[in-house]
Amino acid sequence: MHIGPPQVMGVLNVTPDSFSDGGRFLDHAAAIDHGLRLVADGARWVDVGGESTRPGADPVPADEELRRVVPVVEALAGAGVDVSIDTRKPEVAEAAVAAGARMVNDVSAQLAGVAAATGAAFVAMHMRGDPRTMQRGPTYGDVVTDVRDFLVARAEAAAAAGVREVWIDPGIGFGKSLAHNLALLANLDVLVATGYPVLVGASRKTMIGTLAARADRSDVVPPAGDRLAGSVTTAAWAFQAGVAMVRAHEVAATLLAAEAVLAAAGGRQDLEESTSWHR
Ligand code: HH2
Repeated sequence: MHIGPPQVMGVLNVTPDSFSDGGRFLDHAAAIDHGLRLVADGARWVDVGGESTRPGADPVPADEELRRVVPVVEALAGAGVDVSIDTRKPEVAEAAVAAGARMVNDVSAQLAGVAAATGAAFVAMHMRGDPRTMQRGPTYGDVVTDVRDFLVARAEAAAAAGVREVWIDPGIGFGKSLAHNLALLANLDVLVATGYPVLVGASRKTMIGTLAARADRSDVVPPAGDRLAGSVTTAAWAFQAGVAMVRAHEVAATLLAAEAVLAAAGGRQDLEESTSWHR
């Protein structure tokens, strides 16, 4: 089990079309303000992305992605924020690191070379196919083993290439049915047992909307911005399974849920002692 403090990577999409916050932070000043807010709320990292990878999304040309993210990365890093760059393009990762980003979060798990060359940390995420096609009937032998084996192979290659800090992420919603996502969440210990720190991003995703519709028996899927309860509950579940970091939109609520579940799990002796007089 991961016994360090729970870490949250705050989501900052500088895009017009992200499923969760598209259009809200396309303006650089609004994006920088929101990044600072995420840190004030307790984010360990701010994950800046300039290309939506939601199912069906079209790719964004590199010059447009650069125009979106580089000034935001520069401003946040300049303010002392630990910035992660969420990209699949080597030129964007390189420019972002030059502008001060210290982690390359790569949903295609291909950019270990950039991380190795620049000294940045690296997140290898699992995705089946690419965003345009990934939700068209994904199939696996055993999804947990397939994802674990893929991630370990990518992580080992990254470490061998000289990356100093390698994270793995099962890629919730990236080429996965609801059953695949739930199997991965039920077996996070298999990923934790690899020894690589694990990152999980389920915040506001379709699976959370589907479960919300099921829970209130309405069959109405709430909009992405209205999926807080399922998002923080899933984050808490991930933390108690030993996941080191969760990628989330609502940072303060996610950290609160993490504190509660880790205290209840007995993982926070310090907290227990200081509050032992509570009824
Ligand atoms: N999910 C998204 C984007 N990047 N990176 C990691 N490591 N793990 C994830 O689960 C993950 C990710 C998709 O979410 P979001 O950025 O909110 O939306 P969009 O892709 O539409 O911009």
